[in-house]
Amino acid sequence: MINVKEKLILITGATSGIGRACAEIYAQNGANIIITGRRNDRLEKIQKELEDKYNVKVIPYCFDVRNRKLVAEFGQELKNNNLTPYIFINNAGLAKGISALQDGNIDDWEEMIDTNIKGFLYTARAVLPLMIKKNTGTVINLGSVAGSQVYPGGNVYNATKHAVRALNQAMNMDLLKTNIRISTIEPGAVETEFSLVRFNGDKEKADNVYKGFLPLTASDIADIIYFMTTLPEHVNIQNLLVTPTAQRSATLFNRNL
Ligand code: NDP
Ligand code: 8X3
Repeated sequence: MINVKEKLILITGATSGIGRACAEIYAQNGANIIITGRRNDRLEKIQKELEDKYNVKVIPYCFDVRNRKLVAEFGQELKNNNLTPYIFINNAGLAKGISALQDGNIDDWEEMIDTNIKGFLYTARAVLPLMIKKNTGTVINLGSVAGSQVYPGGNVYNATKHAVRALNQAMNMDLLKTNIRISTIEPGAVETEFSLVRFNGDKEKADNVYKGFLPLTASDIADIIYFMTTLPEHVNIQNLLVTPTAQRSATLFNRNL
């Protein structure tokens, strides 16, 4: 297994959920971390918590992945400061709403497409050339069960995660001549702020998503990502679907209600 001590890990969307849990496990194992997100108060708090707890370096960068100029500047900052990530977790993303396509809120569509596809691409475009120069490391793209299956009302979110799946395949091909591994993890239901964001802060609606079964936790996913990225360098898990035991497809749940 690869030792991540003193290696540099970049996690986008580390202020909450899966990204936050990834920051914890890599810091716990002695890695230095770059954390990003839009909520600066959280970034500062997480930086302090992890640095105090694990005696590692945590570097926060506050920006919106939808802002192409800011993402390019972020890439330039990494380059100028010789901060090439060994592991890059392209995680920032969200769902908004669950309306039928014909009733969809177009602002929600724009936000999902701009974040999950365009923001994902801007970040990859800024970071991959640095990693390619070093010719080593792993990229983890946050896909979803929604990236291979569709569910009613999921339409545009599903399409964005189908795009992540396609881009993961494309990256694998385009980086063929490198030693960089490209993987997507495709979780089912993980209890994070995801549903709260999807339902615009409506806690009751968000809680209902996870009612009657045991969902995955953010640290379940972080543990698996850690495993994927610390396997010997010749092993590339290109794609990994992970669901709670009580979930067998995007729509099939064993709920005890
Ligand atoms: P959370 O809402 O808990 O975390 C999302 C993270 O993404 C936050 O840190 C948020 O930071 C960041 N983010 C969102 N939009 C932007 C933006 N425009 N610019 C920068 N950062 C942004 O959800 P999860 O941890 O669950 O989600 C993480 C990833 O996992 C997403 O890509 C999601 O699609 C995927 N996923 C989630 C599943 C689930 O059931 N929870 C299942 C399958 C996949 P901030 O708000 O500070 O900007
Ligand atoms: C998040 C999981 O099923 O809500 O990608 O789309 S789901």
